[in-house]
Amino acid sequence: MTRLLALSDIHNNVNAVRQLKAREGNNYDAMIVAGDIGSDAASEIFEVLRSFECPVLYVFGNWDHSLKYDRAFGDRCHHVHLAPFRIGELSIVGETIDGIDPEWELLRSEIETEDPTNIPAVKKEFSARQRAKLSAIVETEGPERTIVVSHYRLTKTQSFLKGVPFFLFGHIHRFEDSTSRGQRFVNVSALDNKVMVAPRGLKRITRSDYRLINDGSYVVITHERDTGFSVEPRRFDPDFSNWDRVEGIFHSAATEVG
Ligand SMILES: [Mn+2]
Repeated sequence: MTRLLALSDIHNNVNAVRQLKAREGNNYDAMIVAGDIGSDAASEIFEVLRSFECPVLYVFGNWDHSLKYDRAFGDRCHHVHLAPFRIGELSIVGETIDGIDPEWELLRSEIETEDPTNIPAVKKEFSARQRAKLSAIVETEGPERTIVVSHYRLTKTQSFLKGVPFFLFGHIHRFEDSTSRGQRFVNVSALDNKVMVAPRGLKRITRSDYRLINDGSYVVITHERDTGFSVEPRRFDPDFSNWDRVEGIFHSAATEVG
């Protein structure tokens, strides 16, 4: 049996990753991160992710534009964008959003100098090429044993990733587990989900009363040769019994509790 811990949308929230570690320990064969790690806190986040003592397989998302595509985060951490990684019988391969692909960055700066109006057309062509590369990798790995990870949910997978049984993604902060024509799509949802609260029953709340509690979620995936994939969403589900939720305003600088 292969056990995978899949998460996404960390948004620089190092504390959320520490909480995850405290909840889950070192019980997994691999961690899968579907992007939006956060450019500012990436080193600290990967430091905690490495402490799970298993391979950390990741792609970037729209929060990760200032991270270098080939930046190293330690031996255990692998950027799986167009670079498959084998875990037991499975092969995990990623697709980082194309804006971060170093090839595209190079191409875009060339076109910007020559003729910026050309960008959409060239980008379309580039995306098609990238899909073809992913498609070729999946063919080589064996589609039936491949998990494809991206930040945004991929489309047209029946045409260019036929036979791939399992897709993981994030970005939309809502767990989802749906199957379409034999392909299963799991939104692993957001690890970072800060809720603003104030002590329960206060008559008059001032700014200094506000606190943040993280109610993040993630997914535990197990795979067995005979039974295939099973998906279990898990949620921090913190204790709100001493707190009232504050709706309509959000102070990101409030102190985090829990
Ligand atoms: Mn995102």
